[in-house]
Amino acid sequence: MTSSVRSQQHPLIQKLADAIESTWKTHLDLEPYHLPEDLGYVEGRLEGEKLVIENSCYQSREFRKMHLELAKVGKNLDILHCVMFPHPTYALPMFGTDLVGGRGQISAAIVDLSPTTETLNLSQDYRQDLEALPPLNFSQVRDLPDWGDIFSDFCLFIRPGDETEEEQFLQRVTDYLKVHCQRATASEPVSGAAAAQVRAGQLYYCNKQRQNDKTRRVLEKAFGSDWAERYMTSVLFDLPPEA
Ligand code: BLA
Repeated sequence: MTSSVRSQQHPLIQKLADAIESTWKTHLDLEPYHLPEDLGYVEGRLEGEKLVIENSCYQSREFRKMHLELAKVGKNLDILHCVMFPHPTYALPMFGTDLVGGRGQISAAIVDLSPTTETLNLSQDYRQDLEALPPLNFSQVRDLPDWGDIFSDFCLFIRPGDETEEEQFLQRVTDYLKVHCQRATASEPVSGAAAAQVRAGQLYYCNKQRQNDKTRRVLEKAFGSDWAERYMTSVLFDLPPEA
């Protein structure tokens, strides 16, 4: 995606968007994924400031949908949102990251590999890889909201204190993504009850994410509540069709 929105984003958002796409391209065989009717690029303005959204979306053998979204609200709010949805036939966690910032400061930087299994635990092989990453220290760790029980022990949610912390966050997201792509390409599909379990785990994850009022409010202000509901359920956090 050579984009107009990307070039106007906070530098950390630009770097993270580039890192995500290049990691995907290095490790996965990407095919395009078509979003519902022209939701690739959208502009809205109801109350106040203009909201511009630019999406890029792919799929692969392992992933039903890999979604990278960049959004800009007026001059002062920059957003990166990314979620990888495995096919339900791959018993893999959900990779998700969100960066929110403006006026030169990122206020929320979150990344996780969120489990979709019954026990809501990451598998031992993922845990091993993630535990092997060097320990990091961030000056401001943020509390997860009430709906955040979907996140794993490895969830990182911070407000980066300076550029060094921004770089460390960028590196950590790239490391999580690399672990995920490598584990995914090495994994074998499941079927039957195991696949139904993955789908149920994704449903749980999406239902919780749809409760994020901060995201919903931004969308509602620009597009209205019906549009926001449709966008949250069909683009940001949609579900695979029932097998
Ligand atoms: C927080 N998300 C936020 C905030 C805004 C948005 C404005 C508040 C920032 C802050 O507290 O500093 C807005 N995020 C958006 C919008 C989109 C978006 C408009 O992605 C898309 C168009 N959110 C995700 C994903 C995760 C996530 C994938 O989309 C995690 C993997 C997490 N965002 C997340 C969390 C918060 C947040 C946990 C903090 C919520 C809170 O503190 O209540």
